[in-house]
Amino acid sequence: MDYAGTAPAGIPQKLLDWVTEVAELTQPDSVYWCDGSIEERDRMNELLVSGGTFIPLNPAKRPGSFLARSTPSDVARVESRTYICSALEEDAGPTNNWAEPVEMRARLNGLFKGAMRGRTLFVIPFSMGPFGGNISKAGVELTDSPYVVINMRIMTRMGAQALDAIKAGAYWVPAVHTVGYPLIDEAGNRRPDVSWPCNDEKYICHFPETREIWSFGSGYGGNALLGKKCYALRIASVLAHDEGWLAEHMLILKLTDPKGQVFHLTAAFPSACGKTNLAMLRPTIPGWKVETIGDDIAWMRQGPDGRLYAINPESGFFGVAPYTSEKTNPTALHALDHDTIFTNVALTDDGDVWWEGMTDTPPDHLIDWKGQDWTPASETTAAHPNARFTVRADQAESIAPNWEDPAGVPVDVMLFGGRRSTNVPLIAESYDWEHGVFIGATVSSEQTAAAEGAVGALRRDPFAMLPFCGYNMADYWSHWLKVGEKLGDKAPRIFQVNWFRKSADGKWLWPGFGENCRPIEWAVRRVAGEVDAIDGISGRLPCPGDLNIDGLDITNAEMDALFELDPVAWAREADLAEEYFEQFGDREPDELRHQLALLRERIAAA
Ligand code: OXD
Ligand code: MN
Repeated sequence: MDYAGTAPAGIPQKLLDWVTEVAELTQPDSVYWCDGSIEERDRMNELLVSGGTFIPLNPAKRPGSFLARSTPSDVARVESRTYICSALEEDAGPTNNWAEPVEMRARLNGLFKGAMRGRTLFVIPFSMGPFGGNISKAGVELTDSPYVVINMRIMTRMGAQALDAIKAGAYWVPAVHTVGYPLIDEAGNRRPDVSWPCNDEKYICHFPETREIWSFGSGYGGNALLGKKCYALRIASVLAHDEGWLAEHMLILKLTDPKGQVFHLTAAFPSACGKTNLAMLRPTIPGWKVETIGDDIAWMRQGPDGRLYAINPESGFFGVAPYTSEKTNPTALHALDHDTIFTNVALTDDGDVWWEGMTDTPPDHLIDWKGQDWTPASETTAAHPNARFTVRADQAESIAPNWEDPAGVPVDVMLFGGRRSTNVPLIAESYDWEHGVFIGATVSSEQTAAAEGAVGALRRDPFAMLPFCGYNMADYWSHWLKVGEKLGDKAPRIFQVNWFRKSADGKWLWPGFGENCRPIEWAVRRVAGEVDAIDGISGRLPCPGDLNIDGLDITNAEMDALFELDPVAWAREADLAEEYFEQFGDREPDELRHQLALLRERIAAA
C-alpha cells in the first residue's frame, strides 16, 4: 500500500519516512493527516457517535458535548506500565521503571506489528505551546483512535498550523499510539469494533536519548494523549535538562493586586491537592484578581531580561470531574457548560451529566459510568473517581487575556505544596533558591485511601514530578540548582504551602479554596518587599498580623497551630529526608546534603 500517498504537499522527508515506517509496521487500512478544522472535528464526532464511543449529550443542556465510557480496565494512567528506556538504568534513576531500550524496542515491534489492521492511522501534528516564541515545541502523534484525535484537538494546538511549523523546519518529537485492538487478524478475518477498544497488555514507553514515545494498549488520558504527561513532562524534562530550561508539573496564575500591580505564580502539587481549584481560584480578598494561564504544566525559560518566563504548553484542561461543583470550583463547572468531552461520568435521564459532589442530592436515577442503572441506594459511585472532562482552556471565564502569549509570563513566585495534617505550616518562604530546591525535593503527602499503601504513610513526590520525570531525579535536582545559579537574583522566590493542616482533634485548620489567596497575597507582598518575615525551622514565616485574615472566622489559637513548628517532630522530618535521599547515592547533589545540615542546625537552635 502507498501509505505516503495521502500526505499533504511539502512534508519533510524525515516525517514522511517515519509515518510510512510506522504504517508498514502497524498495517492500517489508510493514513489520514489531521488538519484541525471544524469540519474535521464534526466528522470525527460523527464517527465516534456511529461507532458507539460517544453518546451525544442533550444539546439544550450541554451543547456540543459528548460522553464516552471506557472499559473498566482502562480508567487511569498506568504508572506500573510506564517505562523510561534509557541506555543506562542509572540514568532513569531509582524512582522510574526502567527497561533496556533494545529489548523494549523488540517487544514493542512485536506488539505494534499489525496492531492497526482494519483501522485508520491518524497523523496528528501538534504544537505544545502557542505558535511563535522560543519556548513552544512541536510533536507528531500517530494514533488509531479517533477519540485521541478529538481530545488532542482540545488539549494541543493541532493541525495545519503545527504542520506548517514542522514544514518550516521546527523540531518535532515523534509519538506513536495504538489502542492495540486490530479489527483484522493475520489470516485476514475481521471482527467488529467495540465502543472502547484497548488491550489488556499496556506499555507507555519513553526513549529519552532518541526522544521518542511509544504507547500501546490504552485509550485513556495521559496514556494516550501523548502531548501531555509523555511529551510535555517526561520527554520535555529531558530536553529541558539538555537545553537549560524547565518542564514542570505546575499550574500558572496571573495575580493583580488592588494597586494594579501584576505578579505571576507557578505551583506544583501532587494529585488530590486541589490543583485545578487553585488554578481557577476566586479570591476572597477585595480588590485582588486571579486569572488562569495553565492548570497542570509549565514550560519555563530564561528571557532576554534574565527573568524566568512560563508558558502553558497545553490548550485545554483534562480535569477530574468528581467533586467539581458550584461550591468547590464554579469556574471549572461553568467552563463545562458546552463543547466538552466527558469520560466516565454518569448520564442523567435528561441527557446531561452528573458526578459525585456535583450537587448535594444525587438525582433519583442515573446511568453510571459502566452503563448500568444507578440510584442513590447503589453501593458503587455513579461516576468513576478518575472521570474526566476535556475542555478548551479559554472556556474558563478566569482565563487570562494573555494566556497565549508565546513569550510567556515572568514568574515571581513558585509554590510547592503537599497534603500534610501536621508539621508543615500554612506558608513558609525558602531562605534562598537552594533551600527552595530542598523543599521541592522533600515535598510529601500523607497517603489517602484513594491510593494503595498505608493510610497516613508519607509519600514523597518531589516537585510533584515523581511519575513524570524522564530521567534520574537526583540529576533533575542538580539541573534545578544550575538553573537557579543562572537566574541569580532574577530567580522567582520559592514558598512551601500546606492547605491541609489539622488540629489535634482532627479538624481542618484552614478553610482552603478561595481563602488560599491569603497566603498567596503574603508571598506576593514579600516579593514586593512590603513585609518582613520571621526565620523559622522550615523557612521564613509571616510576622504576626501580616497574613491577611480580615473577615475569616479563625481564632488566634488556630493561627498559632497553623504555623507551629515542633523541633522534635522536625528532627524526625530531617531523618526521613535523609533516609529518602540515600536511594540516590552519590548522584544526590551536595547542595541538598548541605541544606539538610542547615535544617538540622535550625532545629537544634529552636
Ligand atoms: C493529571 C495528573 O492527570 O497529574 O494531571 O495525574
Ligand atoms: Mn497533572
